[in-house]
Amino acid sequence: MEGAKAQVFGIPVTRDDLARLDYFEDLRDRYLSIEGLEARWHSIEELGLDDDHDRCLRLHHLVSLTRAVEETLDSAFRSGHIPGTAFFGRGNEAASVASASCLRDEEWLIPMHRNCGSHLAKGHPPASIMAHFFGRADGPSAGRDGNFHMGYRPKKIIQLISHIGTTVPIAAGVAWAEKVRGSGRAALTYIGEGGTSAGDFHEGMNLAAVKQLPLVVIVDNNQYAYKTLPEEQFACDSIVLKAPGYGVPGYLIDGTNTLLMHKICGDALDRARAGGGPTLIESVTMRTAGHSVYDKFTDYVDMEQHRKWTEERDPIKRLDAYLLENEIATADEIGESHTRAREEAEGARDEALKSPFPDPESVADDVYAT
Ligand SMILES: Cc1ncc(C[n+]2csc(CCOP(=O)(O)OP(=O)(O)O)c2C)c(N)n1
Repeated sequence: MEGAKAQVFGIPVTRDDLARLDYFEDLRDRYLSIEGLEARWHSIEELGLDDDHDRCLRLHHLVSLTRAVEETLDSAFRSGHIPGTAFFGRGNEAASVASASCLRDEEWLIPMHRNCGSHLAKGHPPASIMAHFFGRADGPSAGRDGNFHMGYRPKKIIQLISHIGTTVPIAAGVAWAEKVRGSGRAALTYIGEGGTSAGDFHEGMNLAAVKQLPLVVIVDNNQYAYKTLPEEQFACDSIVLKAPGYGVPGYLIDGTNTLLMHKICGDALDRARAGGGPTLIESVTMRTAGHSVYDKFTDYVDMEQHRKWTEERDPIKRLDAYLLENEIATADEIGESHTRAREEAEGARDEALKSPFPDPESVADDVYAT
């Protein structure tokens, strides 16, 4: 029947609405929450986002620094300084920074290959990140990894094992340890929308839900898993619809909105610390660069989609405009934050390039125990 309303997990839908969500349009001004089988759209405007000058400028600086670090790494790759490859989070800088900056120092971050911003927000120094990519002795793997399998022990950042799914059970294990200790500490991890098709994602989510672990899982739905599109990856309208299957609260949000992610993830972590169990947040962004530095994405990405997301949903442009329009920061403060970010990234590159390559004699160190 034309125009008839049906219910999908409590969301009133017409027949036309049953088509896959248009992430660009549907998440302009609203976000979706699912609690039990009750799904509700909410207006972002009514949420009450943070407007504290110092906190907002701190987030702005970290988002800008993330882009500056990745752009500096990109040109370093082209100058031959990166012996392996590099993956960047262009388009998800806001989601990474805004979520990880909700963690306390003593809590755990288990990032993925697009979460340079999460590393920076948790306190991993840019020069150490650069030294990692340059394969230098002062990097966190002491030159053993030329990719993004990078952690940073002093700040409780655990490195990823594979890009595909394996972090979620590890994050669940970390959260379980904190629960057993009764520490009130939480953990935060990420996975790509492609990675949710892997079995490990299911095992980790299920364990976290059954044991009510203090874990927040962010699905970075950047709409491309290398060349695979969401419609070839999952058959439901949106990944957030899997949350009620696990029995956990779910949120579907625009991941290019820094202050929105900061609020939703901050609340989810508070719930986790208070014993309320895990949350699944689907953060929609678009990967507006290649899968890795080697990838010519213009061969397969819809360039009209790319134009819309870079012009209207670039996280940095959006944050600049939001802080200005809401009179949270001045144009001078925003400009100064960008300049400082570029100087910091370039200074970190110069420092990392001074670090030596590892001594070949050390190749077996930390590999075998006798
Ligand atoms: C087990 C395994 N299979 C394949 C790969 C190669 N690979 C790395 S990332 C990736 C795509 C991942 O897509 P998604 O999870 O959506 O994350 P995105 O890269 O888009 O952020 C692939 C196929 C891998 N690293 N490990």
